[in-house]
Amino acid sequence: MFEHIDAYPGDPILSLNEDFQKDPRTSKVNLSIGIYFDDDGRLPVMRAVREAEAAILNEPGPKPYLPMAGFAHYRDAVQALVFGETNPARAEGRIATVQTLGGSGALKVGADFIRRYFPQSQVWVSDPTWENHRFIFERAGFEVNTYPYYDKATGGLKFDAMLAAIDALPARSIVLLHACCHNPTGVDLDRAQWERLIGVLQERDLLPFVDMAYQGFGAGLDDDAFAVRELARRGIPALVANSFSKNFSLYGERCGGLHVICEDAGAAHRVLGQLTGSVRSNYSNPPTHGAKIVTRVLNTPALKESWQGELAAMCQRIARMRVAIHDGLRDHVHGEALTRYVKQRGMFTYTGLSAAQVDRLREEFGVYILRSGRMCVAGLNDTNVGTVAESIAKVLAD
Ligand code: KET
Repeated sequence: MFEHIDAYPGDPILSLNEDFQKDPRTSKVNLSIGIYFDDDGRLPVMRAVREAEAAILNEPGPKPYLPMAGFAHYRDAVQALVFGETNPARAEGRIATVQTLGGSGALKVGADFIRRYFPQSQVWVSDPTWENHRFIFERAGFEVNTYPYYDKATGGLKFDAMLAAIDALPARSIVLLHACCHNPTGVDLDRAQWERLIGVLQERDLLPFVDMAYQGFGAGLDDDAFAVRELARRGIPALVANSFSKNFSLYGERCGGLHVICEDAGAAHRVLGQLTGSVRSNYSNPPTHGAKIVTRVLNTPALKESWQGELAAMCQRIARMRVAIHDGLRDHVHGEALTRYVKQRGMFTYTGLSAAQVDRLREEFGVYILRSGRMCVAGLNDTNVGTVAESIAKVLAD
């Protein structure tokens, strides 16, 4: 029966992370997966999360199914965080929001929804992008293409080429964008560039799908959401996937949201219904625990303040590690290949190392980064950064 099933080649991120777990070397360093580790190399449990969880466990109760769209309080609190409390699109009831299984679940529910209602459309993702974007949209039945994004020569953005490519797309094409902290390059659009891009999206009648997995890791919770808030404010139809895996350090609880910005409240009502149908036919309804934690933190001013403070401290630690790896490589890497460590934003730096160099780093030195050359700088700490820099220097020397 299953003779024709070919072997799964593995996932470039998750399978490498599993290989890391199996590696017996005690000196190994995990800079592969996009996870924030603290200075002791541990996955943090944020104070606000711990307090909210303790309070929730003190109120034991029955465990019914959640509604298909998720907890109403969660949906509202998440929508406010993503779009800003006072965004007119919220007051006008133009945003349809469902609770999802992390950002990945939001992308999948959204992909199924648009596949059904925009069957002629193709998807366009940045070159490069998070590998799973392609997998999710292809498995939902889309043809996936790329638009120019990262400039290898400068370590920056090919903005003009990006804009020209998007300007030439057929109406109703789906344009996948990263709200902030682009994965894997760490290179983002500035405000003026967003304004121009949003103008083109609107003029050409394109459908943006914005992935915001790192809100709070770039320029702050509000600034990172600039593009999605601007789309909503201007009434441009768009989908937004958000995740609490990273900014709440709640990876395994699978907390996220899918938001569809609509032209009016009537459309938002119908879209919400169809998103609910997509959830029902995928996994019926979302899990409870993580959503309760996020809701409690976002709706309790003292916990929210504590969460924001801790998130800001995590960003400062990443910035400090960017400087540390930059300084450690100063004698071995030059020009833009060095400054990119401090210029690029969020959890990742695109090192420019080749797949062969990455393999050597892993095999000889136990330093794990993705074969694309993506390094998760949030996995560096005061103890390992020196060894990582030395290992990279040795690999580059040959
Ligand atoms: N979008 C982006 C851009 C992203 O980097 C991730 C996770 C997700 C969505 C999914 O997050 P979720 O946990 O489903 O809420 N990225 C890291 C982990 C992974 O690949 O699953 C990573 O790039 O390492």
